[in-house]
Amino acid sequence: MSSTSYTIPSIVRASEQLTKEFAKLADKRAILRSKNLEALYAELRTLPNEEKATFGKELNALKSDINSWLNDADESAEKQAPIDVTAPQDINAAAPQLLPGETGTKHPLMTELEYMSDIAYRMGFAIEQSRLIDDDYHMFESLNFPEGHPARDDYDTFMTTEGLIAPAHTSTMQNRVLKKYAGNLEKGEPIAVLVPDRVFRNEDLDVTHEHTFYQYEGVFVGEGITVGNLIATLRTLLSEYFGQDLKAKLQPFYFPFTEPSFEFAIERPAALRKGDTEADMWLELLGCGMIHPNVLSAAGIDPVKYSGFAWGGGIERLVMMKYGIEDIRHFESGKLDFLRQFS
Ligand code: FA5
Repeated sequence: MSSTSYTIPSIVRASEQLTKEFAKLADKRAILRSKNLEALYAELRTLPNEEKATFGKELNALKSDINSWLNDADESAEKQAPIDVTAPQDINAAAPQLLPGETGTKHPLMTELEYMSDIAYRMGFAIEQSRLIDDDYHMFESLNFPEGHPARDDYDTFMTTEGLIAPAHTSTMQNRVLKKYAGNLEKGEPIAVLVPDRVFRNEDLDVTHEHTFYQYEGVFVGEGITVGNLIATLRTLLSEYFGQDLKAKLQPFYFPFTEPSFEFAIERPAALRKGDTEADMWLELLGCGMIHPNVLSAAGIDPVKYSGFAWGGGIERLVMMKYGIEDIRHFESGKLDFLRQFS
């Protein structure tokens, strides 16, 4: 707080008292109605004319000090005010102060998705984004779920009244990436794409089920591609992710868009093993299989000449295993205590 040095004893005393009073006030403007200030104005009125000028000058200086205390208090209150993001922006109000960028950190799911994408990129995969709203054709038709197919019920989707769908898996991008990269096949190169993105399901929520989560979808097509290539690719990707060479196994499964379809399990990294039972040895990580000929045909790719595989895994469950996180709902909870552990 700025303050002038005063010479008139009653102003010196009042200035000291006003300083103390100001520090204690919740409503800082109340200082302008202080008894200490009123007393000085009363004193001014009683003074003989020859003393009024000097007294008035010091009193004005004190008043101007008080105004600058008030300005300082306003500025610091503005800095501390929480930002109400729902409030309409008043053009006369000071723009809200943003939290400094260096106090924020990347969300652990983004860190892991980027890490996974980086590994796939080093393996020759292009990276493509999905979308937040899609249509029946990409969610079902192009993936060999014709109208009325019972497996449509396995995906409890969120739908708009116009029939648009919040994608329930990243497989909605298969048709698009197959079409986009079909030119690779003509050049004798494979199609190799990873789609890491957000998906939505109308789920009953529990420690391993969220309504909004992330998947990483892989699509690989070329000449003479077999289940052997599928196993080798996933084993390489996941061994690199966990930082150790891991065994893999397939179990039969069913998806309309792959034939045959599998559930892919990898050997549980030693650090994450609880016991020695067979069940504890394996981590079931994702769904996968050889891309169904109807899916290749729907994208204009000859299923006689070309074959390929696809997979789709959830990133949350992978990160939960990596860090021993017990409840999937922490990720989207916005709890800073949880997020700061990954800073
Ligand atoms: C699929 O979504 C298929 N699209 C996967 C696929 C792609 C198969 C390509 C063949 C070829 P599934 O519904 O099993 O399959 O989900 C895949 C993974 O998403 C699961 O293994 C799991 O890791 C994750 N997942 C599924 N539901 C949830 C949920 N509610 N919360 C969090 N993760 C989930």
